[in-house]
Amino acid sequence: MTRFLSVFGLARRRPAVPLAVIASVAATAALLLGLASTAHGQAGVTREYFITAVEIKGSTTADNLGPPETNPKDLSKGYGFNAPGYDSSSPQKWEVASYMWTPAMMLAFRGDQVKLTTFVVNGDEHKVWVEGPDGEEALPETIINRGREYELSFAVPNAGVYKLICLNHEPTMTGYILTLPR
Ligand SMILES: [Cu+2]
Repeated sequence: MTRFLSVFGLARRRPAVPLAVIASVAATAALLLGLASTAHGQAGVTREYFITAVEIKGSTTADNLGPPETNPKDLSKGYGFNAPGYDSSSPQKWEVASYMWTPAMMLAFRGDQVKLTTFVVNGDEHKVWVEGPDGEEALPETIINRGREYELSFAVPNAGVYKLICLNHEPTMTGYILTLPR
């Protein structure tokens, strides 16, 4: 150990105890993350996430706050906007909405198979695909409909960010699978 550390010039400057503590903390963290069995070059595993397609909405009245100068629909196909007047019972009311995945951030390791068990709560239809770190297609276009559960399964052979993209609501309805090297 000392010989190994001396290569880096650490043996004289760094006491052994703190290094042991650091190693212990790192090992504990690896166990907590469930990575211990995959951290030594073993084959990938299937990582399953349960995700849901949702639309959140918010509203106020022009008495409280005027509507935005830029129509949110011009910013993303995933945004919704109903201007004052859309609700005849409350002429000052205006409303915004946004489609999203929850959760939208997931973790995998290179060589894994990712399985997204996907349920659609909002939106009758979403046309989705998965784009790899270099723009490659990891999952071909797939239509998913409200009220159904789907298994979106794909390999992640490269380190980087894989994106679960909804073509109906891009660019904001995007999920991210951060894929780390082992
Ligand atoms: Cu969508």
